Amino acid sequence: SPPYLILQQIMAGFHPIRYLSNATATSSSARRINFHHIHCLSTASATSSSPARRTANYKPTIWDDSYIQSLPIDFMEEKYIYQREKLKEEVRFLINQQHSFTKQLELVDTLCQLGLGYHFDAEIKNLLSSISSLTKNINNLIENNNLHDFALLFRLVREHDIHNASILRLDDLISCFKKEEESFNISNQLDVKGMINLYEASFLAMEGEDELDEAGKFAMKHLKYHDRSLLSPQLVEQIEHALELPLHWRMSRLHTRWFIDAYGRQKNFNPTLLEFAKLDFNMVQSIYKTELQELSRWWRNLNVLHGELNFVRDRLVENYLWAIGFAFQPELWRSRKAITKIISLITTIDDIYDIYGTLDELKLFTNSIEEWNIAATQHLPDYMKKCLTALFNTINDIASSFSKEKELDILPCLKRMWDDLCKAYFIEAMWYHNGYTPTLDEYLDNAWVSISGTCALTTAYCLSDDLTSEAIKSLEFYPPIVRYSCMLFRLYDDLGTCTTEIQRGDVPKSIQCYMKEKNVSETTARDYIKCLISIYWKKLNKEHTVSSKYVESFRKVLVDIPRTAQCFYQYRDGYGEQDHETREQIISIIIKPISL
Ligand code: 0FV
Ligand code: MN
Ligand code: MN
Ligand code: MN
Ligand code: MN
Repeated sequence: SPPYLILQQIMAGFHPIRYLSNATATSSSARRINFHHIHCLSTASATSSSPARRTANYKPTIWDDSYIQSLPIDFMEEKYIYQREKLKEEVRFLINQQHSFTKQLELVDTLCQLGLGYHFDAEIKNLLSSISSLTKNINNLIENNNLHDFALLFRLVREHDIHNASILRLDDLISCFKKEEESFNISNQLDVKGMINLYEASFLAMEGEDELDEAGKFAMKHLKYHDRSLLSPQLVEQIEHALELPLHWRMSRLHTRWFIDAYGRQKNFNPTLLEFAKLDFNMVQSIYKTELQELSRWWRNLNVLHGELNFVRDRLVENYLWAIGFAFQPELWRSRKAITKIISLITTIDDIYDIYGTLDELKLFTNSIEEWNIAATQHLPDYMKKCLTALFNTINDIASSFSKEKELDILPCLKRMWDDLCKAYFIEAMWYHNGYTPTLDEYLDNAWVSISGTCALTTAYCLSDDLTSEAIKSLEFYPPIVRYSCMLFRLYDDLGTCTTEIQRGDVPKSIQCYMKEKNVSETTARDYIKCLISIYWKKLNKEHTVSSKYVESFRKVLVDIPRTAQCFYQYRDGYGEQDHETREQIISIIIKPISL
């Protein structure tokens, strides 16, 4: 049947795979592929008609391999390791000293913002847990109406999942805020630092915590319009940075890079902390460079994008930046490397589905992913064979080197994530080729998968150091928290990329679906999507507090996905157009050391 008719059948409710079995089988493929599979086109008919193919005019990479290989690795030497150990012990001593708890809180906050928290995970948890479980401390905050410390403690406790902090009540924080609001109304004196802390804490609000939300809005409004002329330049800088984006939404390495400079401009900074932070940043950066050089060699040798696939986004270094966003700590090298490789392949395949492939070819491709067998791909066009070869080899390698190390078989999980992803891609391709605009709900129901966050999450889960065979068996595809995290990724991506996608020709994205469904303007639709983003953040925050059954490294990725997405898409499609903010971010995090 002509594609047009088949598509009408699909839209009438056929499941994609069932629909595919309706198509005419060619004798060569019917032998190999089972009845339920896709087998409507032979290679000959797919290529002989030479369909009009589109392109996206993506620019080539700005980071060629020879440049990456030429980067000096400056901070791996023995003397730095020794120096860092020394500084670390000094700071550990500082943490364990008996300060007032106000000082202790500020120290923890500073350490975390300097990017040093990961050296003291246990100490920080202990400290926060003991501070927040002492009734005397909490009563002290309430009696003194100390909004500044109360909000700070509240945020830190939530960020670090301190579970025994039940005496730290939201109601008390809110009444503390109400008193502050009253006295502000009388005196017009704003507790600026208190307001900053309240503002930052409000982004950890969970679904249903509307009062915290309202308090945060109050803080935001007053910080925005507060007279800056009487404040120190350091404080003004801090306010502007906070208003631009709250801490909870920021990609942590990027914030760390900013904060190291900002901290050095503060009046009473601690020189030991600053020295430690700079040295550690540079040492971690050296690890990144080494990994990136290895990955860049891998990508060059894999050589998938030359020839017919040259329309695909070539973004290895940007992919590594995503991976740092998801897993910055040095010990997470395994996830970081695998995620970079996987994103490179995701992008290749996404561009094939969105731009280049015909619907008939995409059917075959979707089926081959389910088969996971290179011998069964002969009937595919060459460009697809090449891509599948690279994919199967890479994923099989990742799984087999992990199983050599840990004796655990993660291949079934990895295959499953590709299968789910490509089926979601295929549904979008069908919608596009049929000129169909789904409702927003219908679109999002598929789009939270097609954004591919599930792949990053499954990889992080499977490559965790603490993976057990029970954890593999109990891997859920996909609990609500995974959905929320990926939904945020999708919504941020649509805000940043849909304009060029629609111009080029692509499935209607959330904004277009909503415009059509509600008959509203693009501005209204965008506002609605931003509103959905706040809602999903609150859902994610809530689900995160009850997800302690997952290992820490995986739980972190759940929040780091929307953070990193927000960072790439804040000003534009910072992934497709890599030569603006993204380039600067790569330089500051990966390329350029901090001068000591
Ligand atoms: C989205 O591109 C994007 F950024 C991709 C595929 C790479 C990042 C992937 C991970 C971090 C896992 P695009 O806007 O073309 O995606 P859609 O889904 O809108 O086609
Ligand atoms: Mn921290
Ligand atoms: Mn795309
Ligand atoms: Mn796509
Ligand atoms: Mn997009």
